[in-house]
Amino acid sequence: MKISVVIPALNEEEPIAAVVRDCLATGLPAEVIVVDNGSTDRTGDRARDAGAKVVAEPIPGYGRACAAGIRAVSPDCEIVVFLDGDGSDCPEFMEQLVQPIVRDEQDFVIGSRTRGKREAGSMNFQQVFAGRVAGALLRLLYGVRYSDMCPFRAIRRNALEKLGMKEVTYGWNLEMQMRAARMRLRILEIPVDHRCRTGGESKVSGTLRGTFVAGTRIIATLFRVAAERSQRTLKMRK
Ligand SMILES: Nc1nc2c(ncn2[C@@H]2O[C@H](COP(=O)(O)OP(=O)(O)OP(=O)(O)O)[C@@H](O)[C@H]2O)c(=O)[nH]1
Ligand SMILES: [Mg+2]
Repeated sequence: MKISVVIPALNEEEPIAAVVRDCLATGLPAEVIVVDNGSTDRTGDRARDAGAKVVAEPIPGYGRACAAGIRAVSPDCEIVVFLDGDGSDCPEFMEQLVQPIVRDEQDFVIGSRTRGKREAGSMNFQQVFAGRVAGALLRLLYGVRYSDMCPFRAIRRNALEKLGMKEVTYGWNLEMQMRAARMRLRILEIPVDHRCRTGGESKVSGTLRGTFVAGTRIIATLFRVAAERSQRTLKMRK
């Protein structure tokens, strides 16, 4: 099956080339798409030199960048893999993510950093805790078990397109998990290893502002998507 990798990136000139090369070295993707979300450094050039197709999304937003990446995948792409551009996800797990989809056993396979081996300092307490809390809430809402909001994931392209993703910033990862569960996709979570970023600076969990902005967006997404569900249920009961 034809696999496309989408990497949202903002000012990742140090780690991005190795991330792209490591993805290509797995021999799995037909293309690696880096979405440069208005970087002020040489992220785009470095990604291109390493063999990625680079698309620009000038309006800031993690989710917006992911959506731009999806629009840029080749028409014959069948599986989309997402991962971060900071070198913290381990592309050697890509095969484990895509194989269950290739074998037609799953539609959505997501990594779990909390269940995998984590390099010391690669995830802080708040990230681990938030992943567990989100997992518990999604289990209550949809009966699906998640233990993380890991950005490293693979999804069947036609299923992804049916999800109707709307989130434009940091709630994107959680929204995909909620919509996939609600659509009753076949979902598998597998432990993946996780490293500290391999260069550059943290935009999210490593800063107070980033943690606050991302945390607020994630909570807002949780309520918004959960509320859609109850509105639908109410309409159906009427
Ligand atoms: N497109 C886009 N990507 C972003 C934005 N903010 C962060 N990213 C990317 O999202 C990924 C996660 O951001 P990080 O800064 O690594 O956040 P983190 O993983 O919580 O923090 P670290 O501990 O430093 O790894 C990286 O690939 C960033 O380049 C954004 O506003 N737009
Ligand atoms: Mg990171």
